[in-house]
Amino acid sequence: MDSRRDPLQARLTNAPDRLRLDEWLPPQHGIAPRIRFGKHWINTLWAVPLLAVLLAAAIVAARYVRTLPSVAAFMATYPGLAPWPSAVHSGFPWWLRLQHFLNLLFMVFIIRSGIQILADHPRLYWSRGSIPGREWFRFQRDVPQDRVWTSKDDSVTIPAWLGIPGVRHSVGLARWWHLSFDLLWLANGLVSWVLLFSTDQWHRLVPTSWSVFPNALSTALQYLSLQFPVEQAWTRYNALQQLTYFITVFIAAPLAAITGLMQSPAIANRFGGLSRRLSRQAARSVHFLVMCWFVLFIFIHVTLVFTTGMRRNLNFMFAGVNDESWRGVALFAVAMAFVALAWVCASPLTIRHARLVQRAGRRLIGRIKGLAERWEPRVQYADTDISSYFWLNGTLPRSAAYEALRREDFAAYRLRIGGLVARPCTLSFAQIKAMDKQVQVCEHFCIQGWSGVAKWGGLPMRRLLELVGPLPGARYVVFYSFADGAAGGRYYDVHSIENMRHALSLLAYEMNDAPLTFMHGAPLRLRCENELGFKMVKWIEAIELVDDFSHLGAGQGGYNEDHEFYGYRMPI
Ligand SMILES: Nc1nc2c(c(=O)[nH]1)N[C@H]1C(S)=C(S)[C@@H](COP(=O)(O)O)O[C@H]1N2
Ligand SMILES: [Mo]
Repeated sequence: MDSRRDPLQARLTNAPDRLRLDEWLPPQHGIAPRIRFGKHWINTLWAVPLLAVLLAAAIVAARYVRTLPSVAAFMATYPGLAPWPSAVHSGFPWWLRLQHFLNLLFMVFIIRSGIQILADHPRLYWSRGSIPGREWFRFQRDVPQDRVWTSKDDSVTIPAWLGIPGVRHSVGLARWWHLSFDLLWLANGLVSWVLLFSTDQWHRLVPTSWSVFPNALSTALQYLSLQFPVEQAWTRYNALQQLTYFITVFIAAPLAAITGLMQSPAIANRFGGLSRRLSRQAARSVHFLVMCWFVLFIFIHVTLVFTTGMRRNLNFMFAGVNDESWRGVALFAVAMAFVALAWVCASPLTIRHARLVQRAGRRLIGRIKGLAERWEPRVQYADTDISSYFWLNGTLPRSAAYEALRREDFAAYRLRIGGLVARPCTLSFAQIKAMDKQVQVCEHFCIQGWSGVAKWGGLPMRRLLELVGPLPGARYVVFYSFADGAAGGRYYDVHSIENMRHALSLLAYEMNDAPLTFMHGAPLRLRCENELGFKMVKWIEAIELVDDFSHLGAGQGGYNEDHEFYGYRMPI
């Protein structure tokens, strides 16, 4: 179609290839993280003095109990070093050292971009819905009651040295970093598991005797009493070390992967058995707690590396030698300089070359993510699961034409369906409502992190496609909104025609048994249950079937794809 003649396409706009801070959502600062106890929000910064006092008390207590004869006897029986037979005889081979370094490097980007993603909806919940006031953790104020408060309004700024790219509501770019490095991290982890178990190195990490527990207790007492345990780390770790490494490598890491994937609409809306037990919000909370474990682990791990024989420890993991030379320190310094350089460059690079980050991310993980689109979403909930609060998102329609239609309850509304179809048509609102109606109770997944269950009623997209008859070349379905996007220009989004044939793909005109409200997208909004929320266009004006979308807007497959560097395929 020629865009000069088509007013639908004429109102689409191009988008810059970099993140323009002057046109972006202005910064907004949150509050120090708080945890809720009943009705009270406690500032987590209290944890710092509290932990300091507890640590001091624990040191005093440990030093005291070690003077008791029974404790001394216990520690003589369980000295803390593995009495179990398996020692490692291959030192620290090159692959182990390389994987340790890669793991460290990848974790830096995963944690930083993860915090950025969290800041886009700075609240954590245990229940399925995202009900303000029922969070257990947040770094944002109460939701204002006296004005429209969208989920974008709720996002907060975190500094660029911490988040990637450190700009408010940059979740699209942060996700490319997060998911790309996740893939690298998982690959590195899987290779390391294989190598661990095909050599003798697994003995370092896997306890093979129950005596690991009393020995770990003994080691903990030795650390706490500031009389550090005897180290034999070249061949074996002490019991506490072994236990914490085991938890980190074989429990925390897989848990991070599982709870990450369970936040995806395509996966959660496919595997009901899983998602009924572990809702997206619970998965997001656990995912965050696993991150806290990793951060705590890194902090203690690094502290102990430096306080329990720095040169020897660094020689093990960075030089692979068992001596007191400075080689390990030198190699460690080079490695850290590289990490620091990458750290400093990540945010400015992402802002300046946002489109490049989007393209590179799509190259790396676009196809793998796309595989999840092959699953037909099918999970539905009961009416009793409907969320009492459903966040709003998006930029409202402001055109006079839309206002005129809305004033008369869309009596004069006409949905136009054209493009590569055998029978282009125009349907009135009454005609649409007279066709087959389908009702479904489904969970919505916003890219920002909130979710909510609602009951949607409307016309199945597959019926509409049957009516118009897609031509053989038609591969995509474009939805044009009455509303503009945040940076001006018409909001639109493109879906694969396969996605629109899913049983749960719906042109909704009802929400929770009532007519769809203005805020939620009246007269029509899309439901596509295997994709993230931004792909479900609200206030639909027209639908067009096309063979390609590179000529629309900035060519990325939708408004937020163009302007906020989201991916076109967003089942994960
Ligand atoms: N026209 C239009 N549709 C839109 C948006 C928008 O900004 N404009 N925002 C999307 C996003 S990001 C989400 S999460 C959902 C939110 O739908 P809700 O406001 O009904 O919760 O609408 C989507 N549809
Ligand atoms: Mo969203």
